[in-house]
Amino acid sequence: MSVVEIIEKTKKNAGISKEDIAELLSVKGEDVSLLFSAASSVRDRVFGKKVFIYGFVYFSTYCRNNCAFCYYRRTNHLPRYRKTEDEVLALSASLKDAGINLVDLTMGEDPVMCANDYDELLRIVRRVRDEVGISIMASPGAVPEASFKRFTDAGADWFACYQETYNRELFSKLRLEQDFDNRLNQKIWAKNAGLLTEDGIMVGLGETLADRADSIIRMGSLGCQQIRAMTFVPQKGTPMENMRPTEPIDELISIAVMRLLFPNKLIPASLDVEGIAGLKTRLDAGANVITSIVPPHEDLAGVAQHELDIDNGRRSVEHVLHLLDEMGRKVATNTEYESLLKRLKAESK
Ligand code: SAM
Ligand code: MD0
Ligand code: SF4
Repeated sequence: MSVVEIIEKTKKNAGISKEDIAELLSVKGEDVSLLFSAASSVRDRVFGKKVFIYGFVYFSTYCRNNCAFCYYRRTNHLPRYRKTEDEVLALSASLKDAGINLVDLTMGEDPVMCANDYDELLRIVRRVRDEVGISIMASPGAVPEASFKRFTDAGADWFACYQETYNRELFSKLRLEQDFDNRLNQKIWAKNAGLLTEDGIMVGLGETLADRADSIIRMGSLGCQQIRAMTFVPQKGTPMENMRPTEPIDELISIAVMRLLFPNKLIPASLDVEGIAGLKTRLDAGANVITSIVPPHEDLAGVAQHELDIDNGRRSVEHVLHLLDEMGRKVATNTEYESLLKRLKAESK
């Protein structure tokens, strides 16, 4: 079947198979721009010219886990930091003033934050809600089932936890000493507690196209309202340091395929892979949320790119707004974003 035929099939939502999706993921040459423009117009049809922007606050880089791909894995010796409650509050407030729609409170699985059933983390979430008044995503890693309700009560809107791959064997080589089903359940438990959820995959971990197609289908059927694909970036000092990275085009193609299959979902363009240089290409592939916006000179790190474009200000809200303006796109107001979340929460009950 030709790429055009498969794209038509996605539009009619008519019996699209895993093979069709793998075929779409393998597009080359002129078919790539066909795919991107189809995805882009689906996005514009559903969301218009409006995009959402998320501020990224990686407030603790301590972690008890040892993921093979991650710079912040336990056994990598690095200078780490943990921001205080007041620091996280001030950062969130200034991101809000600059115009972001949501703050993504992200941490390594920091034992200090996890202690006493997440007391310290939840205090931060509650204070950001009460004292700053902005939508909140919590990205704390894997949490026990019984704790999710506390996240909802503290005022989190979203819970993000990425499966990385739905290939169990590959998962076990990546997320060492972690359980596939426990991580999968995070999304279900979070939803049951009334939270919106985000799932994600990494591209270029050694997965096949069939794996990637399968992961995209599985993410879709879990019912997460936001799904992402991010290129794996090799990290110094990790077992995957010398793995050859894939071309960013594979991530862009995954974004476009996710958009065609799931027109209504939020799909990030992360600045954490190629920095600001990767913004336009991701939006052109069908993304509608900009993530990993990081304020400069606050000693905050990214995850995949811990420094790139942070202190030169190119990942700042101001710079992103300027570029969006040039592209003829607008940021949704917080009232618009909040009413979207309200609708998504009502639909997910
Ligand atoms: N510690 C929490 C967890 O693992 O769920 C939340 C933060 S974690 C650093 C967020 C995500 O960053 C991971 O799930 C993974 O998808 C992504 N990530 C980590 N290292 C990466 C790398 N080297 N390249 C690309 N993405 C990476
Ligand atoms: C991002 N570096 O948005 C962040 C991170 C965690 N919820 C998100 C992977 O790209
Ligand atoms: Fe820790 Fe998250 Fe990195 Fe894994 S991906 S080592 S859980 S910070």
